[in-house]
Amino acid sequence: MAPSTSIPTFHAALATSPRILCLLGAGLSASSGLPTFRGKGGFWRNHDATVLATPEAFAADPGLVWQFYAHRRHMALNARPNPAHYALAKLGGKRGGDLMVLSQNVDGLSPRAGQPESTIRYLHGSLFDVKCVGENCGHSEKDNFKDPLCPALEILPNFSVPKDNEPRYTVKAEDLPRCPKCKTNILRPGVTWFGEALPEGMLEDADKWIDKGKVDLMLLIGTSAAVWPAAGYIEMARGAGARIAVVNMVAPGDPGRVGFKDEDWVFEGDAAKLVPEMLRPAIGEVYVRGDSAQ
Ligand code: BJW
Repeated sequence: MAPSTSIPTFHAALATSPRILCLLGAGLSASSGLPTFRGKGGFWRNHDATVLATPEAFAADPGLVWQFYAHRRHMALNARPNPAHYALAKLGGKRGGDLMVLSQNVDGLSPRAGQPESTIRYLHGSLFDVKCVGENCGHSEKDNFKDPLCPALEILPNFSVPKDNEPRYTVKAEDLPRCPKCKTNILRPGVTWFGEALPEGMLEDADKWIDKGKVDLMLLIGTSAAVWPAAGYIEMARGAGARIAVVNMVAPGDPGRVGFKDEDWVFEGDAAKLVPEMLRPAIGEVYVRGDSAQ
């Protein structure tokens, strides 16, 4: 089956599609200068990002993993939402409860673009949440934007491109941020690593939204749809009647193992350019000026 590449037919469908589900991935923020996980951008120093984003890597070398996250916190704080973030935020303002955005991104750019909280769920947590590693302590902090989080995690000018591709310095466990509650354990990033349960309530909210009725459209924006349970929502949306529109730099042969239908769409290119264009009839133009948009 061959999906369409026609924006006008997508616009026609958008006008008659009340309930929209979106799955966002790292490609959404690529134009904001943040690297993706897989493919070319998926390495930090000489480490595979998908290996660093694991409890095993943190247990083996918390200093290294914290440096990875300190670097990403710094980059995300210095990045700006792009027109696609703003377009989705505007759609949230217009559609309210008829829109459900499931974001796999942890960079904070969707909230900074003004995405209404009720329209988005952050399946993989946030770079700006931190929590105690101790299972019994329970301490957690939301929206901790301190940069650097502690002196040992300061970003040095040569941090991102070391000539020999090896760490210039290592951070000892005793210099890592400590839990202010139990004062014993170190803190860890409040993100979801492989093998960990997603933040409480996320899947329940997403499931409840789907169970409310027909899903008219599902937009897959800048994601490889390789990670579960996030990717499982594609099949659920299909089961609830959704037509699928993929926005990706590289069009996949199959969106999340459900196969394309003639009634679906594939838009190949940069999400920052395509998403505002796709949503224009519903939200109008997106004008980005500095740190805000209209
Ligand atoms: C552009 C672009 C531009 C570029 N414009 N496009 C079946 C069911 C359930 C679970 C599993 C299952 N099978 C296996 C699992 C286990 C596992 C899993 O999915 N493994 C896979 C490898 C198969 N899942 C888990 O472990 C999850 N937890 C779990 O299942 O728990 C069970 C449990 C229950 C109860 C108790 C205990 C346990 C957790 C998954 C967590 C994923 N975490 C990460 C790291 C987050 C923190 C961090 O950011 O550091 O999430 S991994 C990484 O992948 C990150 C991303 O959110 C996620 C998805 O990646 P994404 O966003 O799609 O990025 P890329 O790089 O893959 O793709 C970017 C795309 O953009 C590309 O296609 C580009 O072409 C495109 N692009 N520029 C448009 N300008």
